[in-house]
Amino acid sequence: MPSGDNEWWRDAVIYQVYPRSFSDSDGDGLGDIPGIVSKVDYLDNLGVDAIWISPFYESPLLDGGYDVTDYRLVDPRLGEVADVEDLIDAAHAKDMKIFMDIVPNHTSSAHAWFQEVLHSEPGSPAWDRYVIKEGKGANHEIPPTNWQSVFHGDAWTPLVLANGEKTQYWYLHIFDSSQPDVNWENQEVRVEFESILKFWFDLGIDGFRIDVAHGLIKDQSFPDIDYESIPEQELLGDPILSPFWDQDGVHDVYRSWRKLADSYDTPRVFCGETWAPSPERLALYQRPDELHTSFNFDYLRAGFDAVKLKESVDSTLLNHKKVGAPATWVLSNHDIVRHATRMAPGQSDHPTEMPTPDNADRGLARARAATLFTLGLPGSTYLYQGEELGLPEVLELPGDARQDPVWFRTQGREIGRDGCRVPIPWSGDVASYGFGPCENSWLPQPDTWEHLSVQAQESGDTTLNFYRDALAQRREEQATGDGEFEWRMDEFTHPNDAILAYRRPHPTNPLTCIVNTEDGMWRVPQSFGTDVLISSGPEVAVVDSGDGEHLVLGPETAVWVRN
Ligand code: TEU
Repeated sequence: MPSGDNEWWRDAVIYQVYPRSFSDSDGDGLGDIPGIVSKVDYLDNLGVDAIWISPFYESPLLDGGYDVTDYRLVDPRLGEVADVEDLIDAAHAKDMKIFMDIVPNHTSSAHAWFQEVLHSEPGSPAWDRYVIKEGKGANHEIPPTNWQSVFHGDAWTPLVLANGEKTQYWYLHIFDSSQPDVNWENQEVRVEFESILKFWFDLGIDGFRIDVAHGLIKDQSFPDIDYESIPEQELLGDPILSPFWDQDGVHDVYRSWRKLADSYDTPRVFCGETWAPSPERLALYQRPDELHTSFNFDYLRAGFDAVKLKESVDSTLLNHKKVGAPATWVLSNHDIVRHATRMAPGQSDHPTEMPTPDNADRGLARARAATLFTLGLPGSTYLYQGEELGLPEVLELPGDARQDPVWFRTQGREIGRDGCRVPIPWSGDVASYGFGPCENSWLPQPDTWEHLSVQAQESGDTTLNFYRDALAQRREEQATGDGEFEWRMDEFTHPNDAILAYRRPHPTNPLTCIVNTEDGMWRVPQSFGTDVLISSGPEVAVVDSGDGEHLVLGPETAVWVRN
């Protein structure tokens, strides 16, 4: 379990706050930093070790704050820098760390640097801070490459100057056209971002999650992509073997950042958002002189499928071991369908595909089982706000409420990510369910959320109490977190591909996790004992079938046993 030492990140449980949707202190319908400060006790009581906050920088909020205009300011709707200092103090007083989110791949088009481009001559030094190229064709009317935006449509937009003058040039935006990609070949860019990191580190921030960490460097030969030949390698709509993802040069950036992080008495920590094409490529980001950790999205794509989960755990542990880095595990975040909905039977295991509202109960049972399975694995775990309440994806948002650029860029063909960003229900029986002092919230909450609020789940056998219990046990148990791990399926008398069991060895207090992914009861072999520490669902029984006691595990249920 984590301690206050410099290695805390090797086995921490880190809770992601999406600030617009967490807690609104002033009633404008947008969550804010003072709102987060007011919930530090709640997070401490939940039992997490650190809080990661998605961007709260000054921003037009066209992509939820991942479009930054000033990296040293807080958006006035969300608070001010002094509020961040209060938050750091409040968290540190509870021995919790604070992570921010840095967005180095692109700025907002409203950022002073891009505005300087629009107000200067082609080829001026300001232009070199972004990826700007001449168009093809007789009149430069064809984009420089055929690259497609992650949010759909061309990844290039013609550059029109502030005075309305058209140019022969196009600027690159791997995401929305309001998010021009920064040119990491430019030295000034590198100096500026390190200075931004230093600004927040000096304020007391413990670390950064790095947005699109695998995307900074572009293949300077700017080749077209053969989209036809790579559909099966697509990940979330992006070809993962592409001239703008996972280029070798990106590692130089992180070697330099690591030096900065290590220069502090309490070294600062990084976690990369790295959609790498394979666990082998992912591990490269975590070499000892680079990032401390990276998100392990391969695991997130395994769904509630024992065979895929096993494969992902095996390859993750193997590849992380090679570089001496701890694994990270995550099941939900602000970009993907919430796992209580995604894991329901019959859903696509594609993390952003539109789900159907069927089988919600089984979705939640599976999600809880997956969570318990995850919390026992070696390494650190990320939780996404609201998963501890068992919140489902909200599917029925009206079109005019939606704000995700994906929704706009596909003219509504894809619903986008708003469904996992609906503000948290804290209390009461009418919207905004304690999210703020008023009834309004930037995305409407379903009118069925009364029973899902924190207040409603304070007592009894609720998902919130299940998370509290699991996190408390993870903290107390000596075998959890970083350390040894071994599968135990070879002890099954009747092999079954739908059951996984692993042990976290310890001389006196070993812990075993067993998960039954099937829709039926499963008789646990006697060698696993009957000493249940925690269960994800109600159906766990100790039975004596005449040959001694053994456990029987209910459908889609996980347990931890002392064994
Ligand atoms: O997401 C980056 C990313 O890799 C996307 O492909 C992501 O999977 C996509 O949102 C799915 O549709 C990060 C942030 O997490 C996301 O919220 C931002 O919109 C994006 O970067 C741009 O900054």
